[in-house]
Amino acid sequence: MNTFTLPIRLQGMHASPYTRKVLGVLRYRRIPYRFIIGQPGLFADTGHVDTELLPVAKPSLLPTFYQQDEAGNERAFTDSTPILEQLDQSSPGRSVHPTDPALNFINYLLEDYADEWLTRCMFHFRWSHDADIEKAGTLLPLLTSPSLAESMLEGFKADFSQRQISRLFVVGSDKVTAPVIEGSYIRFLQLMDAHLQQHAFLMGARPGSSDFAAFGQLTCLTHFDPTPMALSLEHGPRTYAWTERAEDLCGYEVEEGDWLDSRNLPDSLMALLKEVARTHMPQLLANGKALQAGEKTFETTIDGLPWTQPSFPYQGKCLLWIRERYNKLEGDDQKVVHNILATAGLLPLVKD
Ligand SMILES: N[C@@H](CCC(=O)N[C@@H](CS)C(=O)NCC(=O)O)C(=O)O
Repeated sequence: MNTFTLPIRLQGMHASPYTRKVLGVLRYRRIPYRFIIGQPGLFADTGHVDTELLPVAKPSLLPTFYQQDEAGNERAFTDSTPILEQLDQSSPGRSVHPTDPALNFINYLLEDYADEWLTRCMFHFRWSHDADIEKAGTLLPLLTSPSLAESMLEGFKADFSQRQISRLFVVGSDKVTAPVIEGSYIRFLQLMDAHLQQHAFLMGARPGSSDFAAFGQLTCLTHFDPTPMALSLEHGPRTYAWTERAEDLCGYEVEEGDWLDSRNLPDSLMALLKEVARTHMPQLLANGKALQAGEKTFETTIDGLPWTQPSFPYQGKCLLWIRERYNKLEGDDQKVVHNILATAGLLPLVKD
């Protein structure tokens, strides 16, 4: 296992939901860090950091974390979920992983939903609606370098926007699935708002990694892209306000007893889990089956509409990891989780 030395070094971009997820955690956890703005391997106005000396991870994703090995060589890592778990080893205290194994499983499931489903909402809105394409197309290159010459900006804007729009099918976004994706986002806003009326965070009176995963996607959905931002003001004003506040929770004091009680989860969290069963679960299961059969695409029905997309190996792993974690739960914890999943309609996720 990798261990991190302080300050943690990472590279990412403000418009990247996973970058914002981990920055939110580092601030909340009061872990010192050095944030390098940029896209590994590409030109960026990094603020005088010589990024040529930094290795590029495979696949190269945002955010990228760096460490030096014993020989002094730089090493690059990606994937926010396991990295946040590793940070518990190197920097104890104010963990974003509930101590109760049953609640920790629910936290993991909601983290996966935010990372893998809400990100579809994010990518869909950003690259499907004219106003959103226009804003992201202009600002993403400028977030890489605000001093970019006007003559270069137009070229970057056109190339980058076209590349992203051409990749909408990768997340299953098309004219048929657009109402499914947009409807699921509106329901998420409403369910999150209902939960926030009683609880400060998804995980109770203290935030879990699922909170920061949702926060990361929401920095784009409620605070950057105009179409989902307008929807959040209409359907989820508390979620909008919550996202603003979650950016920096370093002054928020927490105690062990602040986590939710997994033996008595609030109805508002159960309603969110039912939403996971409605959208994220069917595509995880259909994707898993297609991968097992060696099929390059999969078809399923989500919310009564056909859903077709290329099979996605990473999400195949997500399903296996959920199952592995469920199987590792012991005794009463597994029973508690079993009952929660059964009530939410999520049992097929852990049992074939
Ligand atoms: N599972 C990864 C996902 C990271 C990810 O997908 N990052 C996106 C940016 S938000 C990326 O780097 N995509 C590469 C690209 O668009 O070329 C995590 O949790 O960190």
